[in-house]
Amino acid sequence: MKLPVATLVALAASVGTAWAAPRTVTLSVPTMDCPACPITVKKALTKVPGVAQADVNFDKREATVTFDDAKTTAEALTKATKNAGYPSTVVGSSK
Ligand SMILES: [Cu+2]
Repeated sequence: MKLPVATLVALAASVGTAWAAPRTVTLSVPTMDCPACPITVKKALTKVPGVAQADVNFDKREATVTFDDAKTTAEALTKATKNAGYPSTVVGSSK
Protein backbone atom coordinates (compact mmCIF):
# COMPACT_ATOMS: atom_id res chain seq x y z
CA MET A 1 0.00 0.00 0.00
CA LYS A 2 1.31 3.39 -0.93
CA LEU A 3 0.21 6.35 1.15
CA PRO A 4 0.49 9.95 0.07
CA VAL A 5 3.17 11.88 1.95
CA ALA A 6 0.55 14.17 3.48
CA THR A 7 -1.15 11.18 5.10
CA LEU A 8 2.13 10.01 6.61
CA VAL A 9 2.83 13.48 7.96
CA ALA A 10 -0.64 13.62 9.50
CA LEU A 11 -0.13 10.20 11.06
CA ALA A 12 3.23 11.20 12.51
CA ALA A 13 1.70 14.40 13.93
CA SER A 14 -1.16 12.55 15.58
CA VAL A 15 1.24 10.04 17.12
CA GLY A 16 3.26 12.98 18.46
CA THR A 17 0.31 14.39 20.36
CA ALA A 18 -1.04 11.04 21.55
CA TRP A 19 2.22 9.91 23.09
CA ALA A 20 3.99 11.67 25.87
CA ALA A 21 7.20 13.19 24.65
CA PRO A 22 10.14 14.04 26.86
CA ARG A 23 11.07 17.69 26.66
CA THR A 24 14.04 19.56 28.00
CA VAL A 25 13.97 23.19 29.00
CA THR A 26 16.59 25.48 30.42
CA LEU A 27 15.48 27.85 33.14
CA SER A 28 17.33 30.94 34.20
CA VAL A 29 17.34 31.20 38.01
CA PRO A 30 19.16 34.49 38.67
CA THR A 31 18.48 34.71 42.41
CA MET A 32 20.54 31.66 43.39
CA ASP A 33 23.25 33.29 45.47
CA CYS A 34 25.05 30.51 47.31
CA PRO A 35 25.99 26.90 46.58
CA ALA A 36 23.09 25.58 48.69
CA CYS A 37 20.47 27.26 46.51
CA PRO A 38 20.70 24.74 43.65
CA ILE A 39 19.76 21.97 46.09
CA THR A 40 16.51 23.74 46.96
CA VAL A 41 15.77 24.51 43.31
CA LYS A 42 16.50 20.95 42.24
CA LYS A 43 14.27 19.57 44.99
CA ALA A 44 11.42 21.88 43.98
CA LEU A 45 11.74 20.85 40.33
CA THR A 46 11.98 17.11 40.89
CA LYS A 47 8.85 17.26 43.05
CA VAL A 48 6.78 18.39 40.06
CA PRO A 49 4.90 15.36 38.67
CA GLY A 50 6.27 14.47 35.25
CA VAL A 51 9.79 15.74 35.83
CA ALA A 52 12.31 13.05 34.94
CA GLN A 53 15.48 14.93 35.66
CA ALA A 54 16.60 18.31 36.95
CA ASP A 55 20.17 19.53 36.86
CA VAL A 56 20.99 22.88 38.40
CA ASN A 57 24.12 24.75 37.47
CA PHE A 58 25.02 27.28 40.14
CA ASP A 59 27.79 28.98 38.14
CA LYS A 60 25.46 29.65 35.23
CA ARG A 61 22.38 30.24 37.43
CA GLU A 62 20.55 27.78 35.23
CA ALA A 63 18.43 24.70 35.67
CA THR A 64 18.06 22.12 32.93
CA VAL A 65 14.90 20.10 33.32
CA THR A 66 13.70 17.06 31.42
CA PHE A 67 9.99 16.41 31.78
CA ASP A 68 7.07 14.58 30.24
CA ASP A 69 5.08 17.19 28.38
CA ALA A 70 1.87 15.21 28.79
CA LYS A 71 2.16 15.60 32.57
CA THR A 72 3.58 19.05 33.13
CA THR A 73 4.57 22.28 31.41
CA ALA A 74 7.46 24.70 31.44
CA GLU A 75 5.13 27.16 33.20
CA ALA A 76 4.57 24.66 36.02
CA LEU A 77 8.34 24.37 36.40
CA THR A 78 8.91 28.11 36.70
CA LYS A 79 6.03 28.24 39.17
CA ALA A 80 7.62 25.49 41.26
CA THR A 81 10.93 27.35 41.54
CA LYS A 82 9.08 30.56 42.33
CA ASN A 83 7.16 28.83 45.12
CA ALA A 84 10.49 27.62 46.48
CA GLY A 85 11.71 31.22 46.58
CA TYR A 86 13.57 31.32 43.26
CA PRO A 87 11.68 32.94 40.40
CA SER A 88 12.85 31.58 37.05
CA THR A 89 12.27 32.14 33.38
CA VAL A 90 12.54 29.79 30.42
CA VAL A 91 15.61 30.62 28.37
CA GLY A 92 15.64 27.71 25.99
CA SER A 93 13.98 24.46 25.11
CA SER A 94 14.59 21.49 22.93
CA LYS A 95 12.70 18.33 22.12
CU1 LIG B 1 21.62 29.80 48.84
